[in-house]
Amino acid sequence: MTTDKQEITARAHTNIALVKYWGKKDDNLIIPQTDSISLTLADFYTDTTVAFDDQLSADSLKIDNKPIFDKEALKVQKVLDLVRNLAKINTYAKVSSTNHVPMAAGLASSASGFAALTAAASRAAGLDLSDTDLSRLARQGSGSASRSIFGGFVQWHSGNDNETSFATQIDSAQNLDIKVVALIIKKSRKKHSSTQAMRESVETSPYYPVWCQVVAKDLKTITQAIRTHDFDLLGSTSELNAMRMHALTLSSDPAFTYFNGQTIELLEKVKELRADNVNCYATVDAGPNIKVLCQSKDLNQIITVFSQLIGPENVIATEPGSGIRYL
Ligand code: 2P0
Repeated sequence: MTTDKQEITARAHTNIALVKYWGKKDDNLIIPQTDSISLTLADFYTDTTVAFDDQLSADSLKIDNKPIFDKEALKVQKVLDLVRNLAKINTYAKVSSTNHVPMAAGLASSASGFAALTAAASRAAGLDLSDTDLSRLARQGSGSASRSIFGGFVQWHSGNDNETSFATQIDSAQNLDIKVVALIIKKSRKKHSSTQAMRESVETSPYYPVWCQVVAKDLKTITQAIRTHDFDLLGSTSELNAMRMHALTLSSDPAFTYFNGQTIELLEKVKELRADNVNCYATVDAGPNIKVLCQSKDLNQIITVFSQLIGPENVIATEPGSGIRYL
């Protein structure tokens, strides 16, 4: 089905993985080695506007009002080409994307960015795709973007090909009291791209096969925790899964870590709080920043403790967010 070609703006939120995606079995289609589970976040999102225009002689691509080039532009063009192919058009597009993610907070803007791009571009091209189709398309821009099409708790099913690799919502997260506190340690861009780092883990970490077994078990445990609203089971499983993912970079050749000294100090603080009966758990993605999982009753204390350590401007609390929407 087609609708009139027009300018479309879509909003997608970032997500944090509770069971991490770390490794591909197909680099071009972005088919992951394992399933992953994430939580979509309310306060970190990207708005992307797309219009296909016969007058353009090339794609015009801007993020936060600045033109993008090289690798970043190629990934955006890959998604636009997939959309053009489906819509059977060969018109260039004007793409303008604004990140509402606290300045370079290291909070995966590629997930929200590619999810918003896919939704806006497909509708601007006159396509009327299902969320499953959007998830398949967003995945080919950036793996974690497949999950940002949906709100709440989301599972990306690894599958084996384009058709079978997409995300679905497990639960809206409306009935589980869960908050996420982002601790911003470092704002500069990461040196090791996650794409490259996960490839090295698959190829060189002797622990990689064991990681796949860990994930298989954690997927079951987290799914159960979501279904039974068991915050402690969800938090403790997520924290251990994150540490085991980071063990893959430490066991790669060459070995490295995304952690810095402050990451380790703050992870210790999370454990100390837990020992004091403040129920909180940590997760870390491909950078030094930490996200603390907690519940409403402990939120203010957690914000206060970490604000004293790293400054209130570096402590950002949020909650579960919704799936893609059109503005
Ligand atoms: C995740 N991360 O599950 C994992 C955990 C980072 C740590 O997905 O190569 O930008 O574009 O598919 O999605 C970050 O990697 O990588 C990521 P590509 P992506 O959220």
